[in-house]
Amino acid sequence: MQAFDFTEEKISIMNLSLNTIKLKSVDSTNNYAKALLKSGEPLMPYTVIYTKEQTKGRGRLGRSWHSKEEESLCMSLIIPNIRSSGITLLCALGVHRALRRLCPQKLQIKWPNDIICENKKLCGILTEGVKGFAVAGIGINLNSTDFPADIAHKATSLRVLTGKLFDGEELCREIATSVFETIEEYGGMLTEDAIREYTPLCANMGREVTAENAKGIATGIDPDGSLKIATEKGIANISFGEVIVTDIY
Ligand code: BT5
Repeated sequence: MQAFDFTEEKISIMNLSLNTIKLKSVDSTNNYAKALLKSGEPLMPYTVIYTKEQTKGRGRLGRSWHSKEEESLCMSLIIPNIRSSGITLLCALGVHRALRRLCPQKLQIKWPNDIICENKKLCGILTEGVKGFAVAGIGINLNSTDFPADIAHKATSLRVLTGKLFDGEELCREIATSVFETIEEYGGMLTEDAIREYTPLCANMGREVTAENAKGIATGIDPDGSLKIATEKGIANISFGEVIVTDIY
């Protein structure tokens, strides 16, 4: 993996020794992380890929992710030994824990893993599996004050919410530490305690939601990370795909 201009930093925060690969520019930090895993290069635990500029950011289901140098944080965590499909929700919990320390407004998680504030999206997470590892790509709007027309109505940033400017590299360390700590704390599993932490933060709960094959009221989270929806025909479990929450986006 020599193709990019990068530096590597090893620092210890709390009990974690974070290994950060810093890139100047890359198409997608998730692509970089996946290529790194496929190359078979030995990796330190708690590895995070950070880039100043991402040129072709990806969302879920083939969608794109908008970012701009100095305005956005784009990073990917490499998480070994995935033990549960609920890992995506644990990542959202870890990001929520870190962001709520910076932002006085109420932050919520839109299942499975958007972080939203005042019904607008502050952060998106894309989790992908490679060779028993998970790559969790995290995109956060930091310093943006305007967005492209197609997302302007549904995007917000830490700057819009707090009036402050944020440093991507510094925040990358905080987010990565928080996510890895959360995963360690719950042993990589969406335990009952993890679900108890996640559920009250989840914007879907008690609201009308529409998934591809189900419409009803979101009532809970199962240990596999799926969203339970009470429909006219009974409980439906949604494991992936888009879930629209009435009155959000
Ligand atoms: C996501 O997908 O929200 C996952 C985004 C993950 C981005 C990170 S950045 C680092 C890493 N490398 C990557 O290539 N990706 C990850 P999804 O739930 O499918 O949402 C995508 C949708 O969010 C788009 O179709 C837009 O409508 C909207 N969107 C795009 N950019 C946005 C932004 N900056 N802020 C708010 N909404 C945005």
